[in-house]
Amino acid sequence: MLNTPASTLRFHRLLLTGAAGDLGRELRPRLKGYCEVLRLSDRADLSPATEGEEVQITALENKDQVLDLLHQVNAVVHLGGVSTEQPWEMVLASNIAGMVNLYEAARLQGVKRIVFASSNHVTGFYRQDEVVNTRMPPKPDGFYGLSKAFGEDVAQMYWDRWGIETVSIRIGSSTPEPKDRRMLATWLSHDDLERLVVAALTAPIVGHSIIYGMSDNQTTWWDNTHAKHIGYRPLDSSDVFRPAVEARQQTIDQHDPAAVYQGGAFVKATPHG
Ligand code: 15L
Repeated sequence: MLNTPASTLRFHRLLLTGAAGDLGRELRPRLKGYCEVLRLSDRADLSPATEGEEVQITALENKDQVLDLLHQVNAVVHLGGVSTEQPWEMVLASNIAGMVNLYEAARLQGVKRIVFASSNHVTGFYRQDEVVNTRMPPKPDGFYGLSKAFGEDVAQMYWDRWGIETVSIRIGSSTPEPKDRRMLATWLSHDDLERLVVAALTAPIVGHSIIYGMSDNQTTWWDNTHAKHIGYRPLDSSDVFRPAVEARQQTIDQHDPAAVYQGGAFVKATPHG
């Protein structure tokens, strides 16, 4: 939790989807500082609402439930859907149909700002010796990355046609600490995640903007030049963990696609998880 809030702005009602997942559980207490009411949704397993919270169990592929979920919401942080490589039917339901249901509900309920948890796996098939910016073409590394590329296109279409603003955050690896050499480049601390989500919620004008979600890591494969208007400044870095990570993983197999491509092990995951 940040000592100093990332913004003094407050929403009346914020919606956090995917609230039962790893990042949802991390953001749940943090986002309460930026709104009067935090509405939380997931398909199951959400702990009961505490003061200032509302819990609404919702399946993203059920458009009536999603329409109800967005009633009287001022802005959305959309983490919901599958977050790893999974069979196509699951990806189709949550990340493809679910994404369209969310934006249709936003249009019908008058919600004007969404922060979309996209993923670095939209560009997972760029090599680790390339630096990618947010205007370069996607190279998804599986069904999951493909669905996130689709999600970014949904966000773009709803901005162009309906004026709904989105920041698509291509999240790197948001874990308590970087676990391996790849994560020295992809790591996003939980405090920086909060800074980034709040910047994306509160930046005055974003249209549809794309930004990579990473901390201030010395090694980086991503260039956020075109996203400076979002006003995100990371304050953490993977570098403090470098000696421990390198001690654990001293050699890299340069013939292993997981070491060559930015998506790491995702480039080898079969469609069935
Ligand atoms: C993601 O998109 C996943 O949701 C997460 O589980 C991590 O594996 C992360 O990417 C990553 O690339 O490390």
